[in-house]
Amino acid sequence: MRRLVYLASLSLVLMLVLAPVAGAQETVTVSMEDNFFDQANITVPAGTTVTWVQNGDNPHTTTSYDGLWDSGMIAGGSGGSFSYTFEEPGTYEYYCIPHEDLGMVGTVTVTEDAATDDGTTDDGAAVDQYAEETVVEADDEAPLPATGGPGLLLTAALAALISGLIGISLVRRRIS
Ligand SMILES: [Cu+2]
Repeated sequence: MRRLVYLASLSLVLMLVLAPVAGAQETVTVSMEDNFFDQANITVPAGTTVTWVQNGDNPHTTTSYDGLWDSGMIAGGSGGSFSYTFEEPGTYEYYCIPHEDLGMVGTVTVTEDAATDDGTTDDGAAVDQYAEETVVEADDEAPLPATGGPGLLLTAALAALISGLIGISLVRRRIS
């Protein structure tokens, strides 16, 4: 019984330790240079946060062609940054407003997150799914203490019964 509790709490601890790892989000940095994006074409798993960092002397923007995000002008030499989290798989093209004509464009290709291959891209769902997997794992371990548990209980009960009987016979012998 104590072993069952131990295994149950061990599973719980493992779940708590591993769950944040499953939900952890990757961050990728794209550098804004004069006048191009360093790492212009990147491929990242869903849930990744892309951060554009201003490393040039000219003002730059990161602007989605689909209107999903627009950093606005980030002043040259400011070291400013802009972040956007990509939750849905797909191809996202973007550009720098003042330097699009100079070819300052980029693409973020978002692939299916390994932790959300059940079709959902929601982070909560990813964590929930992982928790389910951990529960299944805990169930796999359960038969070990389950087979040992009742056996130990039975042995303990038998031992108690036998010692009880011995005790009663001793008491009776003393009385008589
Ligand atoms: Cu630019």
